[in-house]
Amino acid sequence: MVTVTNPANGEELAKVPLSTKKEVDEAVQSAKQAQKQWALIPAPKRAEYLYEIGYKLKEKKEHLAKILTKEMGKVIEEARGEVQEGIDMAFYMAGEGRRLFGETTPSELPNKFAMSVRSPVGVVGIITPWNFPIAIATWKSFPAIVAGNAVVWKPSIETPLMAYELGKIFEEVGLPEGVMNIVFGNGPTVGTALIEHPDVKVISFTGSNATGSKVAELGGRHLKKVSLEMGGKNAVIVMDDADLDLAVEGIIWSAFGTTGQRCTACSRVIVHKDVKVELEERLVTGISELTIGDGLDPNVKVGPVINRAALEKIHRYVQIGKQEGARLLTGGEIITAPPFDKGYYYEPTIFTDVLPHMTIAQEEVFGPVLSIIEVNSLEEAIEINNSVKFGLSSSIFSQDVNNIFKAQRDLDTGIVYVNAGTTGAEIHLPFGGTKGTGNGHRDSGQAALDVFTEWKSIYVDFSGKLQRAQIDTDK
Ligand code: UN1
Repeated sequence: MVTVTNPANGEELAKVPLSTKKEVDEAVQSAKQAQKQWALIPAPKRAEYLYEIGYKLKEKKEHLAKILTKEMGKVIEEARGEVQEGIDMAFYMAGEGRRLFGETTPSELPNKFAMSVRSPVGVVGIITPWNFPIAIATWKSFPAIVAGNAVVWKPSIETPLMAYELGKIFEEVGLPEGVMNIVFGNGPTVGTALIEHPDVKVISFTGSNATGSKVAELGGRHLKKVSLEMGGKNAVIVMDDADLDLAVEGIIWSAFGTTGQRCTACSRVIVHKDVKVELEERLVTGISELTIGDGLDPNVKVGPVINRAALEKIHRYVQIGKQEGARLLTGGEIITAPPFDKGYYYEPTIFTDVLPHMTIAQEEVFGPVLSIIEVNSLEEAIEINNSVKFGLSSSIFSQDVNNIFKAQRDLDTGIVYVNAGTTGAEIHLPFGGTKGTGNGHRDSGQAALDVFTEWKSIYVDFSGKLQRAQIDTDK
């Protein structure tokens, strides 16, 4: 049993039972059973359930957003945005029901037809994090479902209420029993049981780099297809010709929105030396205007972090930053004054004179902590951007078309923004990153279908005789 509490004020929200290994097996068996029938339903018909889910999400948007804010802490406007991301995904993937395109292509032999189609893989396991408990679940489950798979989903133990709410919607639209199954629990027991289960063919995981490599290792041992979406150390580059007002807005939104708890959050600013001081001043002013508090209050811009452990981890990184010689411009403390002491609040924090090799410039903090690094040129900025082990998102603020095109070519991340912060990916484009952020797969967009389907190439010979490919081609 886990107790779910509101990170804004410690209020107890629910008690949730944890699944056992045996229940994981039961969930997989129910998925396996259901999938056989589900795969035979025409994809446009399967898609109709997704349209219904989309409408339900729309109808319940405010209700879900409120629970999301209470359970996870993000401010209400962002919570609404996250539900919207789920709605967008539902309608986008529902559209796939009438596409799911394969290829037809000429055969090298006469009277022979060749095509490729997407086949479902069977039962897929999805493991999702607490920071986007609805959106990421929809990124993974909707393409899986429309492609004809059944799903066993392990949401984060921090956000079971959102999973429960989404589960209710699956039920309300009458999704056939067993197509979508939810198991609650932590990684070492429930997660491991799911990954090791011989009937689970694909694992799609979003979470930390440390857990992701364990998932890959375990999945690899069992020859599973494993799709990983992990951390980021995302940077905004500000050139000397940038629109500084815009850059400040973009940096503050992407560094302190969601209290820095996005994989895509900006945690480094790489700034040209000629505009560094001015940018710092404007950032400090901008931050002083951010209201901190319970995200249900519409004036609040920065909510709590998820739990006590996160608060302490963030504070440890700030101490390391100080010890390594970075200069604290603002913030740097846990907020303890009442009523903040009832929740988990950290001051929006900026370090400057950060050197690229410092721990706070290399490791993912996952909180409201920003590091400013000074550079002399675009080339140096790109090199520093690329010098971290992650590769999720990056951004450049500049008015110079040459800078912009060079940057979008040379930044080594999976997502690049021009004149916008590092967050805000849209669901119809691939989402994911290079290096330590992922293992070559993508969530969202058409790319998500590649995770949840196998290609099947089909050759139909209607010549009535044996025709040998590569051998009988000169006749
Ligand atoms: C995440 O932080 O894991 O691009 C997901 C964004 C959101 C999704 C973030 N659309 O910031």
